[in-house]
Amino acid sequence: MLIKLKTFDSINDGYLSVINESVSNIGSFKRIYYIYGVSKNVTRGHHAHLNLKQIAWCPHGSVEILLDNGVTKNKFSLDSPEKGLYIGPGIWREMKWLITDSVLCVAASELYDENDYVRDYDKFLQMVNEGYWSGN
Ligand code: T46
Repeated sequence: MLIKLKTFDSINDGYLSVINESVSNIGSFKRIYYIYGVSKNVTRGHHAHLNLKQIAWCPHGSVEILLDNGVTKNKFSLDSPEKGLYIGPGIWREMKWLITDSVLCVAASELYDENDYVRDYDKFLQMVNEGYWSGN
């Protein structure tokens, strides 16, 4: 789900966008990380999370994010610092850099835990079909 971030005109020049608990859909977040130094056309991600909720935004550049719930796939462009994207549990994601050196920032509901990752697409589809995330 795309979110329009709250953005203010700066008192001096430029803009100021805010991510807080009320816009993020994830409640309070425990971790913020950012991905940078990536070349154009590189794709990262290729995984889903068991429980993690995240919001992603791109303050500089342009990153296309494919979200796949095991049934439908949708692409979202994070091409403006005012856009945020909520990514819930049970969603396969692939992030493609459309511009070299775009910066992708992510606020996450939980600390890093490799056990929360599903990195095998067939396993992901099997879990979808078994209803692992049906309550979400
Ligand atoms: C996600 C997308 C949007 C850590 O040690 N701590 C961390 O907090 C994170 C995020 C990663 N790592 C380690 C794990 C790997 O050895 O950093 C390495 C790269 O992680 P990964 O290949 O998962 O990175 P991406 O860019 O494919 O995915 C990341 C997040 O991991 C993931 O949760 O949803 O961004």
